[in-house]
Amino acid sequence: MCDTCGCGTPGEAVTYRKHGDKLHHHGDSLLHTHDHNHDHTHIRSIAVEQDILGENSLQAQRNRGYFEAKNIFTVNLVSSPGSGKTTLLEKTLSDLEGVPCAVIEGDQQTMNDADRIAATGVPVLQINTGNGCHLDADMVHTACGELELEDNSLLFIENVGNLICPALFDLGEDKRVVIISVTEGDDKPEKYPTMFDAADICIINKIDLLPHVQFDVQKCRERALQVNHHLKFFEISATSGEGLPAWNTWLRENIKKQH
Ligand SMILES: Nc1nc2c(ncn2[C@@H]2O[C@H](COP(=O)(O)OP(=O)(O)OP(=O)(O)O)[C@@H](O)[C@H]2O)c(=O)[nH]1
Ligand SMILES: [Mg+2]
Repeated sequence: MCDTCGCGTPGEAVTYRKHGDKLHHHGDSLLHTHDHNHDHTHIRSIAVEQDILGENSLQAQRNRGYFEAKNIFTVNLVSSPGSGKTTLLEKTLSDLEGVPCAVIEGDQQTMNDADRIAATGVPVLQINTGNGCHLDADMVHTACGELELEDNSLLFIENVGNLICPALFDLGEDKRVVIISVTEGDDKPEKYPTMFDAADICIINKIDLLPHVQFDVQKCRERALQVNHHLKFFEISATSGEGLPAWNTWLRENIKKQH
């Protein structure tokens, strides 16, 4: 159960599925009501939050050690639902032909994204978080065991579409990449600063739609830099391919640095 953001309810289990697996474990959704007249509840939830984040950090450190030992460069993709994480992955994986890659997909339900990645021929594991709205380090640890990752490879983790909660959970990744698409509005870095603060890279996606929407790229970059002045940007269209060569070069350079 996720008490840090209150998104999980007991009875909704996390499931791990490879492409073609049948769903073995589907949690029943549970209506959960709570009487907010009891003031003890809030004190208790703070303690649980500290425990959960502390435990997550420990597991993230273990994941990091595992990735380092196997020379696996790991990228955690975070964004709101629908900003283009899977589309970007589909394109990137075909552009990186020859580089051994694997993907962990995170969604509340469905195998949709894992099926899309499986079509590229790259090993993929789908994590369905049930009511949970983010991946945590322990889920990634379990998924890595299932995937049997190659040494000297590249692991992409597509987090659950959510611009808030995944920011709190270190997965042990090398780089965190936040994607914002131009249909979401250029004020998002100000409104959701935690996610931009916790990222290394900011991808501005769907630039092919710029003529049709009110989105000031320069303003968006400035707002993001106010939150995190270390951010590096890529402006891309995952569908048309514009801007993707620079992103692929950055990935290849990072893999080289690591190996
Ligand atoms: N015009 C345009 N559409 C895009 C672009 N990238 C993605 N899309 C579209 O945006 C929609 C969502 O893309 P996805 O890749 O599924 O987004 P996602 O972030 O993986 O979504 P979730 O996993 O549900 O959070 C799809 O209809 C894509 O075709 C782009 O660069 N330009
Ligand atoms: Mg997706």
